Amino acid sequence: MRIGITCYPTYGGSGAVATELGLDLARRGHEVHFISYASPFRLRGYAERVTFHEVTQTEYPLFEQSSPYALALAVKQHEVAMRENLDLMHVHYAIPHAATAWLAKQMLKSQRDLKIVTTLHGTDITLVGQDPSYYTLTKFSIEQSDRVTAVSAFLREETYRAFGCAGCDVIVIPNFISTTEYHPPGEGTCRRSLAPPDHKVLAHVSNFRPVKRVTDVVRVFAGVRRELPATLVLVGDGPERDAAEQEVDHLELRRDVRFLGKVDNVAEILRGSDLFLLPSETESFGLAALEAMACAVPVLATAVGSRPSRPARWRAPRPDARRRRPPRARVRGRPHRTALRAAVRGRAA
Ligand code: GMT
Repeated sequence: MRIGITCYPTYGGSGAVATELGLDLARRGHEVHFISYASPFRLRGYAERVTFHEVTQTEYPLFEQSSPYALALAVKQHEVAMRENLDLMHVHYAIPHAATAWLAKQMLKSQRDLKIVTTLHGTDITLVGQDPSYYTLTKFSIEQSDRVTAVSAFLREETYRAFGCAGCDVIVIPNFISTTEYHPPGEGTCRRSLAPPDHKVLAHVSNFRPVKRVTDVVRVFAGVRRELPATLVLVGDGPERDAAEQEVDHLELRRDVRFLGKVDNVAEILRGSDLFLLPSETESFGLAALEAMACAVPVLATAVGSRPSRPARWRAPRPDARRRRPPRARVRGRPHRTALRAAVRGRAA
């Protein structure tokens, strides 16, 4: 088949999953065309049967208060679909990708029927899509898609609850990871470069959006740090970075917290960690948690979104780490830790 894929190219689970899916489809003989404003971060180097098409926009004074990216994307999706004779357009994250794909489909209508597959990932349904400024268009473009998938049963139910989407059969296709890339530690890890030898290493990886509650990651770490020598490694960047940095200073943790910013080889860092923290407000899947588990790292997470059905978590009924102290860490012997790591990895595989 000839498949168009549109996703956000920036660091994040939806872009990662879209790219890995596209690369695997190409390995299986399909022709894959990525269409976005930049090359997706996981699309490194040349891959057979894979082409990237950049959406370009023209600056114009009138556009000051509008964002014509969606229109330029629709034009590019239509152009690529026509030129490359695409059979379908697979869009990841509904806003605005499902709507622009629908526009492209309409523009192509007189020639043929371009099928649209929309994969819902998270805040396109739970947060942004429900905002009155996007609600009706999100609902419309989901209903107009030829197939709709969601990354968890939780997200499918939330789609029906919030949007109704009469007539939609939202299919659950859980995210996946490469166990070749995300695997338990072997002989050597980067652990020694992350923290002093007697420290436990706690890690967090995210886009530092408010929903991830990164300042609560710092507060939870402060509780652990009171009990034992530990280092917190924060990977990623985003709007809450400054607030998290301030919290680190406020709690006088600067010596034991490392902000690494955006990093490509996250697996390497995970393999050097003892515990992964993910106290999100909501999480439709939690790809970062799955990546940690595949590296045999236990995950401490809020029991929200899709995660109450998973093990290896700290069940905080509602996210409010300011008032709630994390459960007292009990550090048992090496055999126990080894068994826990094996169990965690087993769940992820
Ligand atoms: O929805 C977002 O805020 C961003 C999105 C992303 O691009 O990473 O995250 C969502 O999709 C991921 C991939 O399917 C999921 O692993 C994340 O759980 C989900 N984020 C939320 O639900 C907050």
